[in-house]
Amino acid sequence: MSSQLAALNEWVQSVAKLTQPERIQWCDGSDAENRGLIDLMLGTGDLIKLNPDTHPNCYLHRSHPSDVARVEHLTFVCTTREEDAGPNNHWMAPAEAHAKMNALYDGCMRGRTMYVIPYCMGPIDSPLSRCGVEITDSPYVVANMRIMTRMGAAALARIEREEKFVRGLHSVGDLNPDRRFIMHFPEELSIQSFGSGYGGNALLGKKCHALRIASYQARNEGWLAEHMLIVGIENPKGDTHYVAAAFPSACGKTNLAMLIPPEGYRRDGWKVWTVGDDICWMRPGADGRLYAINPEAGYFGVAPGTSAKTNANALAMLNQDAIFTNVGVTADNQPWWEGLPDGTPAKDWQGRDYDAKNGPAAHPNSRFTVSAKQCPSYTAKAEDPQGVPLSAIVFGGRRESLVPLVFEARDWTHGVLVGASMASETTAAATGAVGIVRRDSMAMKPFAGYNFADYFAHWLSFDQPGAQLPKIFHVNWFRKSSDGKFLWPGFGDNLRVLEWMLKRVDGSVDAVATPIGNLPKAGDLNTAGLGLDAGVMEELLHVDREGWYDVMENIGDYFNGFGERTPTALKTELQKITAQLA
Ligand code: OXD
Ligand code: MN
Repeated sequence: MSSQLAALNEWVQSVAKLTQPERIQWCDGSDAENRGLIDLMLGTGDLIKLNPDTHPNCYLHRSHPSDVARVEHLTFVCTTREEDAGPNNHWMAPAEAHAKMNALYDGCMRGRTMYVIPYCMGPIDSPLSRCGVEITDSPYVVANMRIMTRMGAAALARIEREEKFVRGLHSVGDLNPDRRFIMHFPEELSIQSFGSGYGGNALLGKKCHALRIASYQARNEGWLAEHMLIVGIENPKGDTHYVAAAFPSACGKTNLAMLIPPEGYRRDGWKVWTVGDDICWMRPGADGRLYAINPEAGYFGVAPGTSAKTNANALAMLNQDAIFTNVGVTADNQPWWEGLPDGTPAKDWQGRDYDAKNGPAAHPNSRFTVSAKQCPSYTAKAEDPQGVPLSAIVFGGRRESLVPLVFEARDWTHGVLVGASMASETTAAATGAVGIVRRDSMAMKPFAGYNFADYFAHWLSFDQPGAQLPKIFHVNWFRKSSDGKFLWPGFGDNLRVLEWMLKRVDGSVDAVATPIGNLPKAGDLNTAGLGLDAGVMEELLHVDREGWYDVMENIGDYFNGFGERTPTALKTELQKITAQLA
């Protein structure tokens, strides 16, 4: 037996001793195993079968009404030294966190099955991939992990060969929000989650492993684990450029990753390929370019707002073999959510007869889980062990005012500043108030597994002689007019903005230099056929110098919050821009 397999067995035994399950099931990821779990959950009511004629092999799960989103206030990074977790994280001393979790885990699986899930984040044969094992008492978690990761026998075989794997322990406990914690021990490569069955808290391969633990691991190993989609844009000549883009949760990453070109572009031969919609691991290749993989194998997307108009690709992949969580259902048992033009909800997400007085039929953070391969814009490049080379990195937020539709960073250091100072209005993906503007550096505020100041320094460190780094851009699809209407059509038309970026990448257009970055020259961004009112583009591309001057001051305060650890290069860059704006 390999030493890793022995270590895994030992850990499984020690967890069983603590949690006292009735039985242990090692998951191999097979169809038969999955069928058995689905049948089990249909029997317990954890899953409800949806209409088999319209949605074969689709199921609905209703979570506990108090367990519907990530819980950032109960999510901790437990490093030995508090300053290593940084002001961007909640911190708990590892010994205290272990004591707390051990008390919660004590006997928590009595009468339950304990599932052992070996998984690989990323293509099974990629050097960029990393493995983990999640132990859970939730069959719903197993069924979702099977879609979201490469789970089972192949992952176990890789674990046997490697030196380390991430250990994740999860129990739904009694779902009491007062006994809910999501703990991360990056120094031990381990995760402990208790009291929630919700995706981001319970599918430990996703946010906990592929972002929080991986970002820490990436820093030590010279790569980056980011909250980014990866999309391939094929131009009419047949060249494909890959772009990674970071947006905070529920700001349209899935829609951008699955973008359908506007009709004129389609006619001209533009195509869009989806590599990933949420997480990107990237590393410099031998040629100095950054190569990216999507560590996930499926999509755990927000359902409301998904329609043929906003994301026809996503809608098409949801007709079969999908798990829905907290959506409503129609009288003939089809899944339903706000934003679908057809159908009427008969039951809401809590299983009550639908009544508008109770709020939306689908929870605003209701989700679908589906294999990436079902997406019509899926590309086999998502399986390439080398990853895809990135031409551009995009940062973006949800901002009603001030922030232009698009601007380009002058160089890597400026781009890191742009990412580090990103801000966005909060959404329903996390428990808490919605619509508050907060700084969300690189969209990683909830997900960086270490001190943001060190993380910014790590980003800066990629600017080495010989590096062929992607160009960095910032976008804002969400600008509103004074009467509250979106100024930019968004969705498929965002390709127009991507086209401008790629022209900047190949040097075929100039730009207007401003203190905040380079903006499109009038006429360089293709708006043909959009019918935008006169003045809209001017407004979308206007740089309000006074407004930005105040923002720079605010960014300075934000950086000061990280004290001496904030990289000098970022502070200098900020001062330079502030001076130009004065
Ligand atoms: C997600 C999130 O689920 O960011 O992707 O919350
Ligand atoms: Mn996300």
